[in-house]
Amino acid sequence: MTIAVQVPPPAGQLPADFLWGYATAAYQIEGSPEADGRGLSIWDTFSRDPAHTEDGKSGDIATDSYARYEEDIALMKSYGVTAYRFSLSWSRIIPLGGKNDPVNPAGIAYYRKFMKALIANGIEPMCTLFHWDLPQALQDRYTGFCSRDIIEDFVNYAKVCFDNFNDLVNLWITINEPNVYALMGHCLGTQAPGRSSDRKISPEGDSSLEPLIVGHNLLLSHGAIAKLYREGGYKLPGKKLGIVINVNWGEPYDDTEESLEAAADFMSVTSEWYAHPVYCGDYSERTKRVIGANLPKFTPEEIELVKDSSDFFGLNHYTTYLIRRPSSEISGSNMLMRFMGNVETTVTYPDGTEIGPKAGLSWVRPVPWGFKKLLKYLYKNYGKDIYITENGVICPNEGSLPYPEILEDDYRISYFRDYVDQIIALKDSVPVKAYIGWSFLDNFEWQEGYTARFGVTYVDYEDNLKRYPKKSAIYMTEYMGKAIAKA
Ligand code: GBH
Repeated sequence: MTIAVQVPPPAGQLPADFLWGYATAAYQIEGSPEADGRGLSIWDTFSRDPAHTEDGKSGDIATDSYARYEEDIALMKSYGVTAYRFSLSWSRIIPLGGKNDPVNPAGIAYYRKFMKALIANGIEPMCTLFHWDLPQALQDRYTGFCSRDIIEDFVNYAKVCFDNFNDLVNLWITINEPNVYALMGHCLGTQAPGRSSDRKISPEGDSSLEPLIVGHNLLLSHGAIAKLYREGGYKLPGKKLGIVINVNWGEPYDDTEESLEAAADFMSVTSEWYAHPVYCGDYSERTKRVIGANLPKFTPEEIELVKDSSDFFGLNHYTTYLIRRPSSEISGSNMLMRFMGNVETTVTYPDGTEIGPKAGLSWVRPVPWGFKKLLKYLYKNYGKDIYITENGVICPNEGSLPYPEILEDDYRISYFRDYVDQIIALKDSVPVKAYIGWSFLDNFEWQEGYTARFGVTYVDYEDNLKRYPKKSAIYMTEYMGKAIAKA
């Protein structure tokens, strides 16, 4: 099937070295959970309980990309991308995860073969060490990131990766969205390892404390890995390592002082919680005040370790919310609201208009102007080059439309185009170096199972996982091809 696309000229030019491509994560696409000696991860355990996903399905098969990597890379090449952001499965490389556990040569050989194939096709590997699929053995041994024991094991895993892949990787990402891993996995319990104070959800957990401890240990791990990378001789010219933080923009609901403060608290807790220690050292004063006494404390040595540990600002950004104080007192069980700054998010202005058109999932609406404000805010606060490591949306009804209508994803085209245009508009004032869309393929969307399709490539789950480019893939190939200057 050929899809006709009309691509108006881009609003301006991006530099020739601007990186463009798509992202995925190991557990969301690989499948083959037992291939080549892979160990179990917490996402195997979590998603094999049908109660944990929307369609009752796990990532056991996913898009079968572990086996089909050659086909996937060929398709990506046809899209004209210059980079691919993927993650490594820790339990393929060290099946039991820990520093005294054996390394798995077959897992290493696989990823080397895969990265070499990317490079042979002119695609720059952008490699994430940890996109949530912790080896189950470490969760069992000491409760994973709830324990400080994780730090040495994570550093050891990173060292094995640097020793084996650094010649092929110029762009390393330590952790994907520490805030989301901490909160979804240890406050709400809707993602692995599924811990929460709510005993209907989990037999163990403490939603008010564990996310803070997990967040702290993620930051300390990141700092220790960055130190190893820099002092261990891995940071060669042209190579970079950073962390990726998920930040939405919070716009005050109205112009009352109360809403302005609420929005400041929201931005503080949702982004500064991680960004401030990494770029400035220590938690910010506002974060300390908003979260309160339960927030762990860094020693002076730890502040030095974590400070300035990321070579760039890795940003996953999806949407914008209107922020106000909650109408009623926050109850003890609604801890998530506290971790968002004691605020309430809404998408409806006081006059009843909505912030953006409804998408295929309730939490994501296109609000390109919010992205623009966020880019300015992050550059002003942290002064770092920004790499957009995820950005994407689901079209309304995309979960239920049949093939081939489902390929006509004009809603996604507008979203991508409007978001890229913000980067172009700011090109002389905010240094954005990469734009990586989520996602290359429809895939296992965590707690949504296969019901939520974020891909620019349609995957037919009923017919041998065949891949079909959506209209957005074709559009973006032409749009970005024109927007990025020729070298
Ligand atoms: C990213 O997180 C992830 O990095 C990626 O793996 C994922 O596939 C992609 O988003 C698309 O979701 O269900 O109302 O509780 C983005 C941040 C935080 C957005 C958790 C969804 C759950 C909202 N995500 N959030 S809700």
